[in-house]
Amino acid sequence: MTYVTSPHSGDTPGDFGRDLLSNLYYQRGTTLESASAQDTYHSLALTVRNRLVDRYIRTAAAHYRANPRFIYYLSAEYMLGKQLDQNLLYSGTEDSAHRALEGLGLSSSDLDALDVEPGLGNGGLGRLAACLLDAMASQDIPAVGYGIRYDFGIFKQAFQDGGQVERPDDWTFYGNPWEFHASDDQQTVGFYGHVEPLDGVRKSWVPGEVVLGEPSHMLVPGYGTSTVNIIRLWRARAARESFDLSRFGAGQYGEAVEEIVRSENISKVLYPDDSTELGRELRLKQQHFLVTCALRDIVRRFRLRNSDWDDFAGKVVIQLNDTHPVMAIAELMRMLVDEEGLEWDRAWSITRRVFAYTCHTLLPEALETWPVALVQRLLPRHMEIIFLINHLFLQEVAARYPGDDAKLRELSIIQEGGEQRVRMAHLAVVGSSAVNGVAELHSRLLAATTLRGFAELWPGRFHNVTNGVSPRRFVRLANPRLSGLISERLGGQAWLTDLDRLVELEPAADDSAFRERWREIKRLNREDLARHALAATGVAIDPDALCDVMIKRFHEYKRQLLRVLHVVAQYHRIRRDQVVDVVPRTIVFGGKAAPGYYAAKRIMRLANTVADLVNEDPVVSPYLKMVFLPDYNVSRAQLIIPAADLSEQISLAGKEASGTSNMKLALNGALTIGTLDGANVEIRDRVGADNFFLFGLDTTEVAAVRERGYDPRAYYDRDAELREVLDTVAHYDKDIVDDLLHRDEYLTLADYRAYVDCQDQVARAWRDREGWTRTSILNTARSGFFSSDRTVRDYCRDIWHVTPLRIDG
Ligand code: B1N
Repeated sequence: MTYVTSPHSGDTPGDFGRDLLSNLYYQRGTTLESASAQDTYHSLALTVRNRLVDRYIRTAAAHYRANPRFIYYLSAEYMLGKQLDQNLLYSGTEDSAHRALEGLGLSSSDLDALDVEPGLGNGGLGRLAACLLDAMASQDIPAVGYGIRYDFGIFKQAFQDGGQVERPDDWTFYGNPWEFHASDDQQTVGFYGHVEPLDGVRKSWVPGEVVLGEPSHMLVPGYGTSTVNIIRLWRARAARESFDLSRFGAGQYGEAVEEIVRSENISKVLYPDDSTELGRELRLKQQHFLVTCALRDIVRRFRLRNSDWDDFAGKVVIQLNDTHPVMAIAELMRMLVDEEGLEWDRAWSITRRVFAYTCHTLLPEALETWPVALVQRLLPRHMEIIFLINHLFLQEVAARYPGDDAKLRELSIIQEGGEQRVRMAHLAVVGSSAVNGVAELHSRLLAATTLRGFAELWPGRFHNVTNGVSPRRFVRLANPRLSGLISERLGGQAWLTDLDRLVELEPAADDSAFRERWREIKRLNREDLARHALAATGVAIDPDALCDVMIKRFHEYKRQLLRVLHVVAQYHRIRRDQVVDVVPRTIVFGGKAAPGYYAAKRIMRLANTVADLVNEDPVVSPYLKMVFLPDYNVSRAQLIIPAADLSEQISLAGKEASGTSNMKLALNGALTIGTLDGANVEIRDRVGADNFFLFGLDTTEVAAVRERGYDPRAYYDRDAELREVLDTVAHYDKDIVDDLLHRDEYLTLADYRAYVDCQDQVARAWRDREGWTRTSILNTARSGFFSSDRTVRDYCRDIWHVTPLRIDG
């Protein structure tokens, strides 16, 4: 039987309810009367999923017919967020589902609570990958995302005595109804072993260990279109017959499963590090595992409709999300030269055209390098190939800069001096046709500092693609109230796929009735947040207070510490009855720290301590409350962002590549207090300098301060209020203050006064509620640029050179 049109077109609540009962019956083997909560949830998920399958099948068939150029997005991380809310919306079954559930006496919010978000990433980089997949599908771009199906995602965060404790995220404990398994599409991945000569440059790698990669996929539906793409996640499995029956028989139960455990450990857990590198062997194994499985799958798909390697670069674009999948460059060379027998030069020309590389950082400690000795042991043939790539590249450099040994050292893929290391960013640039940063400032700094020599060598290869966020996820799903109001004002929902249309809200900023409704929605959203905060932390917050939000990973450069210092300053002011520039505020924090990042964890502990100090003080707490919501993730973001009035984007200028919470918050009508860092610069350009609270040193000033010899102590000596604040902090954590006074790597004290004064300006602005609301509306109206749809269009135009392929129906 073939479905010509969707079996679900013209769905009614009755159809939906019938399918749900049928799934309950046939998939779970039960009935409504005896179903468990999981039974009902899984049946609901399957009912919704089924409504996307037909679109997926049609997409796959159309792709097969048209044999188009595909974008293959390779990323070690994805933060997809909950699938139930998304797929209900994208399948257009929200209404019929809700009415069907109501009719069956089921609560949709109870069922949504059982939907587990796959936390297969750390922070912005992983969420960006998800927003780009969403935007590609929504714009009919043929694309597949490749990633690792970690058994354990990002840890769950709780606080004990104010400190972070990490618990495992066993996200598939009850199974994952959104996933399709394809165990017959397994790939083989080798490790270790040795290399044998064949002919000329061609060699044969004989791995010493072999692991299987087993794929499953989840649907990535487009919004407002028929396209449904997929994300393919790989899980490591031991080769068949790895179970040692004889050892088990001899009672050696641990030894009997040793090989299975070793193999399967590769996809066991996501490394919980953000913007730092830790260089463990297992991490390199993960990277190679992902890259090998993805490339073999890409080639398999290519061969379905093509046979000539000369067509490969026309049909395939591989976007490398940071350096984590960069070993793909060596692996593709190995496949083409060793396995397919292509000449080196031909293989290199194909490889270079296929890859494009996105860099997400400027922090030197985040630029991945691997010891040559480790790569040699784990991937001996890849190491040879990297050496050869480097050799040929350095010949090119030498021809361009004759006699310039310093240039060779600077650009070499191999870092010399001490232990030799492979610089993955250099390999990425050399092996790609395009390199991009993630915000204008970041791309400019990349070309001027971190990758300067490469930008001079190949200026045409460097691009900027400013990040963006999905308006479906972060406005429509997160903030249904505001979305309703916007749709009402703009006469429809077209803005959800054409976010520039938000500018049409501008006149509404001058309409007092509209402002009233805008304010009312913010208030209702703050009430929702207050309910969650009370349940999660026991702290009661005032839904009328200014909601001041800082949500992001904990990292010193992001300067959560600066936020805390301001809170302590306010605490003293209120205690002294100095309340001229004080308005009732709720400080909301959310974010995790890498488990081994002690400095970040100290700051987190301090934040919790200060929260207690403030919340328990009867004089202070009517004006100031502070809640640190544990376990920040995509779902929590969807709850916090709509309630926010003020967005804290206060990193030291030149450190934050882009930031994306800045975009999500501005789109939801929060005003930004921020430095000229990352995408803040572009947000301010667009919303207007009058509608943005700017403070702090810019990148030029930061360089000048360092040049002069930065002396943090001088700020302490000069500023009595800062002194009082630091003395208070020292009472709780002397080491934090010592570090600030003697080192202060991220110039917290240099920006302190400007920040605190700027916060006073915020308070004065908040008192003018009509003026604030006007600015809030303008922030939303002018942030349409930050849609991930625009980001994808930029990639398509400047880097991918692909065009949409509409799926009929
Ligand atoms: O990528 C985001 C940016 O908006 C942020 O500014 C940037 O900090 C973030 C190693 C990273 N850069 N590097 C990482 C993540 C995990 C890991 O293991 C590095 N994350 C970013 C999106 O462009």
